Amino acid sequence: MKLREPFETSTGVCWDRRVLLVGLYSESIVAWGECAAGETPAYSYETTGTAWSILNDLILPKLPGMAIETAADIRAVFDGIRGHPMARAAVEMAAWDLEAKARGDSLATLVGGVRDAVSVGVSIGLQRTDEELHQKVRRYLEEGYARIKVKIKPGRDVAMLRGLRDRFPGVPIMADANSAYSLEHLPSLRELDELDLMMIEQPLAYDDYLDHARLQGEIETPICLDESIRSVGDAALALELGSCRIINIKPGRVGGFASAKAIHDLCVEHDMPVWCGGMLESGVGRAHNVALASLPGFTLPGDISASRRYWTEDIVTPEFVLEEGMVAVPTEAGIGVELREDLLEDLAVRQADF
Ligand code: OSB
Ligand code: MG
Repeated sequence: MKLREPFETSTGVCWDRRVLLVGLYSESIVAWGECAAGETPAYSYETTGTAWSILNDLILPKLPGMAIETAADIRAVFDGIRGHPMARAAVEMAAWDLEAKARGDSLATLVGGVRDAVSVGVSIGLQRTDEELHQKVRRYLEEGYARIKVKIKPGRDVAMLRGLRDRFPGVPIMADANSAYSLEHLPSLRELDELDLMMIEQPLAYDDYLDHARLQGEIETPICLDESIRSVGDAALALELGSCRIINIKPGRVGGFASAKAIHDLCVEHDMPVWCGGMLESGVGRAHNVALASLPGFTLPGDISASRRYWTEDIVTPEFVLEEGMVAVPTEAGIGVELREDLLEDLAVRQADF
């Protein structure tokens, strides 16, 4: 799926998403999950290709004929697979859609959601000039987005964000570094600390909980972890060490809903705010994210923008739209949106059936 505009982060530029969908068929029900993996191993070691391999060779062959009473029963097919949470999540989340559809409940209801609409922001990639960034921010604010997230990297940070803050005083702004910094950049990070940012997301390496804790001790702005949190164990470690004050939960990154809910529950118990991140998903992954964001601990706006922010045409109907800074939580059974089989057929480059 071609993005309406390229998305640039500290790790590179994405023009097209290679979307990997998993469909589960049971009696007359079709249920869907989406793999969040990227095209290259820049955000995580997982890619569309590694997920395709793990799913095709190891996970999906176990499914035909399997009896599943609840989504939790799907866990058995992941035995013997270390890591690869994004590949696992695609199946696990489809199983939740399957259970919700079998019960006739919305996915949000099944996972324990309590809201009928979720507050959302927008994540803006690195722009060529500050002027272009300001124009985009102005447009998104006019559309009603509740907060602005800007990608940063060393050299495209302090001056850019100071300019943005001067131009948009009072607007909730945050920055996402996607691990581009180290403690050697402390002087720049201290300058960012002066700009009244809601949070700085994943400034340091994905596996460096200790340096994140050291950095959090040096700055007032809350650190939010994204790449670092792949399981409830990672969240417990970050809580124990003080590596962050906010956690971004992406169900597609942490192995699915069971893990995402466990992280949510742990964070609620420790008064740690959470929000739902995104991975430039199609409408399928977006539906799962919206359902998760309806849980009570999701008190900050998510990276769950309208379908049109990403795609000329989304592969689901109805598309996700923004209404007064919110996205409505679908009420129909399961993910609550229909796959557009016509578009799916046009876009598909490979398919495997089990
Ligand atoms: O770091 O949150 C991130 C997109 C792809 C991979 C990682 C990230 C992102 C985003 C965009 O920031 C979030 C979205 O709007 O889907
Ligand atoms: Mg991030």
